[in-house]
Amino acid sequence: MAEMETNLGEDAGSTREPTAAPEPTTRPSHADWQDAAAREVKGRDLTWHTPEGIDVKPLYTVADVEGWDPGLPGFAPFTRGVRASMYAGRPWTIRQYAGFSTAEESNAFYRRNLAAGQKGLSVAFDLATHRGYDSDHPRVTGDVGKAGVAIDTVEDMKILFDGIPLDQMSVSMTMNGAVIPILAFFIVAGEEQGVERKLLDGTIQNDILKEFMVRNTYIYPPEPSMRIISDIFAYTSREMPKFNSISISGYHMQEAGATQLHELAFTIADGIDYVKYGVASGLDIDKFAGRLSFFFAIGMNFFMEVAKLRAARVLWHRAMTQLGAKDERSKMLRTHCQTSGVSLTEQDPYNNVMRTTIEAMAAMLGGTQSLHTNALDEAIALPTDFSARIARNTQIVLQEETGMTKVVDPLGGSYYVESLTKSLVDGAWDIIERVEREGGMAKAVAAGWPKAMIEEAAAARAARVDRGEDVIVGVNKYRLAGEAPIDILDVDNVAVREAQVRRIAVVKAARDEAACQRALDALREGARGSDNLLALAVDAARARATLGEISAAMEDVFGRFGTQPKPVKGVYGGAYADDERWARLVRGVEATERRLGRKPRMLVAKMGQDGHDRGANLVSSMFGDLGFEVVPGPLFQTPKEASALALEKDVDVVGASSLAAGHKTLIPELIGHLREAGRADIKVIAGGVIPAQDYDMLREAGVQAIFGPGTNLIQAAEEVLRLLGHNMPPDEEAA
Ligand code: MLC
Ligand code: 5AD
Repeated sequence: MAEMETNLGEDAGSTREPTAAPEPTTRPSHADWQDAAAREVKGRDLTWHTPEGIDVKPLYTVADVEGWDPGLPGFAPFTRGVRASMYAGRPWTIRQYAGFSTAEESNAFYRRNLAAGQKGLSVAFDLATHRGYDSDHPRVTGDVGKAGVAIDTVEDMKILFDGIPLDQMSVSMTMNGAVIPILAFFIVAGEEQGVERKLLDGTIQNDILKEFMVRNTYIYPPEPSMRIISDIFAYTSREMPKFNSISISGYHMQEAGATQLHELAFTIADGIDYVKYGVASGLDIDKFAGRLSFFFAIGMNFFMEVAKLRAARVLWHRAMTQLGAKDERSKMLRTHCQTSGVSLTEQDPYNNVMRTTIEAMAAMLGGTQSLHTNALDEAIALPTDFSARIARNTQIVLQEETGMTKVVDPLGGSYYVESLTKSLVDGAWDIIERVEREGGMAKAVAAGWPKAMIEEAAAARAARVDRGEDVIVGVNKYRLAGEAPIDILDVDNVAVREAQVRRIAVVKAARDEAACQRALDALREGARGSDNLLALAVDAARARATLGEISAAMEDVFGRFGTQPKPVKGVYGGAYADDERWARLVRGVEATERRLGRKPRMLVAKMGQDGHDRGANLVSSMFGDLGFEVVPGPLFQTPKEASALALEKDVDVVGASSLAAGHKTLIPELIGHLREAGRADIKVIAGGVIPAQDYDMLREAGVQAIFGPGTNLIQAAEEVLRLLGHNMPPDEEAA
């Protein structure tokens, strides 16, 4: 170090020899380095204990990678990439996930994006569509066209791809619950464009296990849901050889709070389950495994994310070899990545551009095949043309200005990255073996332990952020005194719904009703028996059956699945064990309890088809730990059902959590029902992805407190206690 400093002191242009320290007679050893580093930091421990349980050291050397050989790109086990030439031969696909409002509006957005350099399409559907409801269904009034595009019939799908030739453009569709009608609409839209099935290129998400674990847009119970997946494998491997039949997704696990290790292990374990189901349903592994694909989140732990993608490829190769695959393509993990939504903030939102750039670099250095970069307004709304342009250009700049694509796996051989790769392979394999011992991922998901692990990690992270231990610039450090609101996209769901309802009526009026009902009957029969559900749904789609009708035909046989949230206990409180702010809150809750003669009660309500439950679960856990009696409301309630539950449980406060933009419709309706029942005294608070632009409207509707993204939960709890009549001056000791 001293030598370096002397050198830095020299005039840069000088040719004089630096005044070097005397040459050591022997090379410094690792122990010498340790001594030197310890002196610099006065003995402080520099180990970084990551949430993955990996102890990252301040230095990695050749000793850390002894016996580890990452091999060569394009060759097993594909540590360094699935292609020999990787981006030097062809860069990853710039594939921005998008969809909102109507098919017309989304189509126009796609065309603008493609003209500006995007390379592949990726469709986001609204939550009504995800959950198998037509836009005219009474349960979905708040959801139509909000978090994605509304698709009710094959006519909508044709408009969505109008002027976009489906034999030339690869299209990803994020659909899991209503996967059968959506894929059927896609196939028929192709047909009516004159595109043969065998030329259709793209990906369907079709990953139901992670829906049961974290994303929650399931429709049917697990068993028939798994059958649907096998039917899709069978159909696409026979009819659509270029189409990726599944996108096995860890993304949503990380969004829900999973550590990268858990995301990695559970995703590979999900993949193993799907392969086993496919094989058990009679498919030859090498006939379908080559078209399985993956999807990971890329968060802010840069090197961990690079290593995670490399480790994923090693793990999949190992797993598929064990499962008996012979074809190397069956063992090759190809993946899409998306930069992390939860890593982005409402506060100081231009920081999100930097975060996304860093994450995009990790995805490329990890060797992704396809990438979505989030927009800077991610934390509050869907992208506008402006924010979408910056997000897309982030990838174009990386591909076209930096030269970073010219070398394959440029971080290969980094002692740190190789060592992390190995640690993640070993750590994940242990978890995968535990899953296998316990009968596979479907069983583990049913038993609930993976979800509990994820929620514990989420609660621990929230506590670290609230306590300032994990820094988020602009949120818990360097926070701006005042924030200027940015322009955001707001979808008028009432108008979209009316337009959709009109088109459904037109389609129904024009179709051959008897033929349509026959096709739906055949599908219902198929659900009872074993005929291929996708093939039957393609017939129904051609006959202009709606998405809701196709879903309902199967629901008649399979039923609709519901779950009851089970918030974790003790994690939040545990993280605050010796924190005075926490102790004060607990005393405040106790005082409120004495005053009420019972514990204060809170309903945590999830209304509409929004299944994002990380925030709701966190709030339930925290208030439970504080001493509230928490009623964790089931997912997908209507405002009326939420109000009825609030009355039945006689709660003091309802916390409505909204992350899918339904708040302006659903929360005022809830307040209306409470008032009608004469219980205007029940306090309603709102939390989640709520733009500042909507605060006035919600307050006027009677919402008493609003907690947006980046809320400090300790402060939120103080506010709730105040609403319940307990004032907590900052220096208060006991009530
Ligand atoms: C690639 N190719 C090469 C090459 N690199 N050929 C020669 N030399 C090289 N260096 C070939 C490939 O083999 C392939 O052909 C073709 O080029 C396309 O490349 P690819 O690598 O397969 O890319 P792509 O088509 O983009 O497919 C990527 C994928 C796919 C396999 C990961 O599944 C995909 O696009 N997934 C996207 C999923 C997605 O967008 N999900 C959004 C989720 S959002 P061939 O013939 O071999 O195929 C979400 C949020 C939410 O979930 O919750 O709502
Ligand atoms: N358009 C664009 N991006 C979307 N996302 C979700 N829905 C849309 C949409 N309709 C992105 C966000 C979110 C992640 C799950 O996917 O980044 O965090």
